[in-house]
Amino acid sequence: MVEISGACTAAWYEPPQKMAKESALPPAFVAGHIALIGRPNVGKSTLLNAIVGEPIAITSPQPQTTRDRIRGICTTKDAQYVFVDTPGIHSARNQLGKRMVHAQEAATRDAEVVGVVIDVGRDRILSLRVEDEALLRAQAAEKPTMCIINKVDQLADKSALLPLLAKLGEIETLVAVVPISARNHDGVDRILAEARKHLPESPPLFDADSLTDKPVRFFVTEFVREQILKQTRQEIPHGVAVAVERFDESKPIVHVDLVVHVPRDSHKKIVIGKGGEMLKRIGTDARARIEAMLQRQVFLRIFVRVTPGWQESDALLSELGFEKPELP
Ligand SMILES: Nc1nc2c(ncn2[C@@H]2O[C@H](COP(=O)(O)OP(=O)(O)OP(=O)(O)O)[C@@H](O)[C@H]2O)c(=O)[nH]1
Ligand SMILES: [Mg+2]
Repeated sequence: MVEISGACTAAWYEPPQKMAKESALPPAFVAGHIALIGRPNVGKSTLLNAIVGEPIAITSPQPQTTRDRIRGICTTKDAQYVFVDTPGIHSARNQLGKRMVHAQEAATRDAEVVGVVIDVGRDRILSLRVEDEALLRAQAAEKPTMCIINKVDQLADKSALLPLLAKLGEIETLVAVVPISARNHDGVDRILAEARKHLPESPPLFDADSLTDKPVRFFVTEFVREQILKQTRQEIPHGVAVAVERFDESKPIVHVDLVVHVPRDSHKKIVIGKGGEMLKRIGTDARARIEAMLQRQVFLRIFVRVTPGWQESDALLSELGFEKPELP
């Protein structure tokens, strides 16, 4: 267990409010959902953060960081873009994986526009992967789909993109191909401009100040999971889940108790570290993020619990907020 408290920084979290449908608006206002889908690690969450301008979705160099769909809302004078970050597409190996795949499929189904994100890769591979081409073609047959080529900052010579652009040009059903660098916030405006063409005329779906639809508790658990992913690196790949045990905002200092579920005792030892050092670091960094979000001082306690097979436990997965896929 570790207990951490400290000072506040700037806030970005405002609870979302649904707008009344009948509010008077200029006729040209458009609003709708754009699903960001693609292989793990291509930079979907980094892009969502670049679009909303705040680091709401956790990111990491490890694949399968995102586990649930997260809406990131961007409102301009004539449009409201509700981007939906999704878990990277992979073959599910357990119940958690099945729920992640469900989150991705449901987000894609409910969106008006799809952004399939691919990346130029660490090995600078600039050909179109077979699975990406299949995904692009399948999505484009269903609804307006753009291909977003991320991480172009890794290319010293942008003309290296030309063969990939030519290959993508063969998929005539795509509405746009947009090279970007999510990390450098480069190309985001073009994504908005392309999405706008395909969103329906509609009043805003959320309050103009909202950045996301997720409750504050979600971010509290995610910020702790992010620090575990970052600080333990390869040692604990995807075995952790974080649950809220107590969230008390009634006093000036917000009290939060969290439980980190790990499948094995060896993982518990890694998360706690020698003399509790690792857990203390995780807690300190996560608390800074939580305080920045709440703009309140936070007293955070983290308990690490061995829960074998939590990734297969229907009850715990539902308790953790993962939506259960409907039966076929
Ligand atoms: N060089 C470079 N790296 C990037 C860029 N965008 C994202 N990354 C890095 O790519 C890694 C994965 O980014 P994420 O945003 O977590 O990727 P994701 O697609 O959401 O991954 P999953 O949630 O696992 O599906 C992180 O290390 C990011 O910092 C970019 O534009 N340029
Ligand atoms: Mg992600």
